[in-house]
Order: sequence, then structure tokens, then C-alpha cells
Amino acid sequence: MNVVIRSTGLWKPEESVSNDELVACYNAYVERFNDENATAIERGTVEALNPSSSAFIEKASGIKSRYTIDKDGVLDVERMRPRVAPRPDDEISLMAEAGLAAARQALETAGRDPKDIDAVICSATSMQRTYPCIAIEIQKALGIEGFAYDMSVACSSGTFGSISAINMIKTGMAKSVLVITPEITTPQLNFRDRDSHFIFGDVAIAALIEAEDMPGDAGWAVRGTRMMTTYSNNIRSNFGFLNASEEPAPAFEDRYFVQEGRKVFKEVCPMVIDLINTELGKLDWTSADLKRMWLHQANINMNMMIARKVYDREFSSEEAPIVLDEYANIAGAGSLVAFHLHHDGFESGDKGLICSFGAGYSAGTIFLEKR
Ligand code: CO8
Repeated sequence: MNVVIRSTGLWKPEESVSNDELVACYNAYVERFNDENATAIERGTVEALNPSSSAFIEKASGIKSRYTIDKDGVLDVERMRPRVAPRPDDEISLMAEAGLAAARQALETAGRDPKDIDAVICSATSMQRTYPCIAIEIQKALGIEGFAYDMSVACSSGTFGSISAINMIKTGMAKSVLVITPEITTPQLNFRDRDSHFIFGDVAIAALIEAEDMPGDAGWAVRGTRMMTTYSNNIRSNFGFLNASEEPAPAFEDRYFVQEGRKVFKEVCPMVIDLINTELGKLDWTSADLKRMWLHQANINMNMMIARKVYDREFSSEEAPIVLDEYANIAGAGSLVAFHLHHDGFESGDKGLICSFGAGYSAGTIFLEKR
């Protein structure tokens, strides 16, 4: 059974925070911390904090802004965390709401009725709650029969979720699957950490993945897939259900996202370059066959290095589009958001690659051919 990506849909928060706004808040926090701890800093028992800078952020990461579910909370120096109002159990959850908006756009673009969908996969870095699954909540909101489940593989959540759907269709278990990656990352970030306060943004992406013979737009045929993981502690979250029982109680700062950014850079780039080249070889393709690579959006320098090595030449921004300047790192949604925003200009037979990489380590490839 041939499988296609039929359509995609995107949701983003209304509010965006620029580097300058983020840095102004961080530096106000630093000034206050250093004032309050002046004596201890002088004695050498507390280390003074250093200010952040927009110029560093843009040079080191390529990020210029990020969307967030609550700009006020992020930029409130007393808080530096988005404010999220608790919702009653009979109201849709925040993650499901974001995912639903992206899913509705994907269905509308494909002209597909929810009754034709067999399954929903919600695949994201973290889930707002464990059960009922966010995917089942979205399934109910759309009135889809069949089944739904959540899964999570950090920055490869979108590709691994899509590959799960592709395999489901290949085995005949389903004909039409919605894969939704709502990444609500800003509540998971320590905005008081200079090394990482600028990295992430909020978004949701949905992909409608179907058997080729279903009616509708020809879509993008899936020609090859690969999932790979190899253990690394260099990107880590210690947040989980055991936190509430831990004695002594854990600090917020080291529960959520921590990373050794330089090590990640050095280790992940060669891993991904090797993976892409190996998979190209299995298809009897070369990089010259790839009109475009929709890469995970972690860091512009990583993307440049990977694209340059795979193409083995200088390349244009059309060949490896960047969305992280506006969206920042959007975790498991990155490569699919790049695909959603930059898939124009393909003729039938043109080829491309969706590729994720990140924590785990994990990496996923989906090789596509425009039908
Ligand atoms: N402002 C000014 N200066 C700074 C700042 C700042 N904000 N931060 C650091 N500096 C300084 C440092 O102090 C250092 O100074 P010195 O040289 O004097 O010691 C200098 O700048 C260089 O610091 P770094 O070595 O840390 O900076 P890099 O140039 O390596 O850039 C990056 C840092 C941007 C983090 C870079 O290493 C990078 O992008 N690495 C790859 C990271 C990556 O891709 N990670 C993937 C993570 S995402 C993922 O896998 C999914 C997890 C899901 C998360 C879900 C939500 C939270």
C-alpha cells in the first residue's frame, strides 16, 4: 500500500516575544539578583549572574523571536513563566485545543470529513496529562471513530508519530490517520537560565497521512522512512510523576529542560549527516535528487552544517528552509512546520526529505516524492 502525506495544518499563539523583549526581562532579573546578593557575591559564596544579549542569541542560534501562549507571564520579572488558567474537566485541554486547530486546518485543506479518519496520534515532547490521552480528546472533539493514542520522542515526536501512521496504513490497520504535534514548550522552560531561556517556542502542527488510493489532492508519496535512537544525557528533562513524591522536593530549575548545547551540536550533526546519506543510498538516491530538506529547527548553525555536508556544496535558503528565526526551536514540530510553510514549487516527481533530530538522541527521516 502506497502512503501519502495529503495535507498539513498549523496553529500558533497570537503573541510573540522578540529577543530584545526577552533579554530586557532576563537582564532585569539578573540586576535584581546581583543587587540582592551583593554581599554574598563580594564574599565569593554566591556567583554573580551575567546578562544575556540579543546579539549572542541571534548569532549562536539564529532565533529572533518565539510564539508563546502567554507573553505577559514570560516577561513578568516576578514570574518569568507563562500563566495558564486551570480549566474544568469538562472543558477542552490547552494541548488538545492547539492540536485541534491544526488538525481542523489539515482536514479542511484536504477536504476530508472527520468520519473518514480511522485514527489520531498525538505525538509531542510532553503531554499536559497522561489520561484520558490528548489524542482521544481530539478524537472526540472531531467526532472521529476508530482509535487514538499519545506518544512522545522529544524532537522526533512529529516524524516518529508520522512513521507510526505510515506503518499503520502499510499494514492495512488504517487508511487515514491524523498525526498531531502540539508543542507547548514555554511552560517547560526555565526563563531564568541564561544558556537556554531563548531556545523554545509554542506551536501545533498536524499532518493527514493516508493510503494513496483515497480521493483528493495527489499529495506527497512516502518513499522511505527511518527511525533511530541512541542514548544520551546531553539533553534531559527530569520532570515526571515521581517529582511530587521525591524527598527532598526537587527544584523547578533542574526538572525541566537542561542541555549541554555544545556537545549536542558536535554529536548530533555527524549522526544526522550519516543517517541521511545511508538512507539516500538505500533508495538509490543521492543528495542531488533532493529539491528540498525540511530539517528540524533547533539551531541555524546546525541546519547549515547538515545541509552543506549532505548537499556537498553551498545551497540556497529554498533548499533548506529556516523557520526558527520566527518560531524558535519548536521541538517535535520543527521539520513538519518547515514542510508546511515551504512546500511550494514542487512538480510531480520532485523529491524532498523531512528530517528530525534531538533529545534521546533521536532522529527520523521521511523521504517524499511529489505526486
Ligand atoms: N547571552 C550572552 N552570552 C551567552 C548566553 C546568553 N544568553 N548564553 C551563553 N552565553 C555565553 C557563554 O557564557 C559563553 O561564554 P564564554 O565563552 O565566555 O564561556 C559563550 O556565550 C558561548 O556559550 P555556549 O558555548 O553555551 O554557546 P554556543 O555558541 O554553543 O551556543 C547553543 C549555545 C545555542 C545552545 C548551541 O550550543 C546549540 O544550539 N546547540 C545545539 C542545541 C540543540 O540543538 N539542542 C536541541 C535541544 S531541543 C530537543 O532535543 C528537544 C527537547 C524538547 C524540549 C521541549 C521543551 C522544553
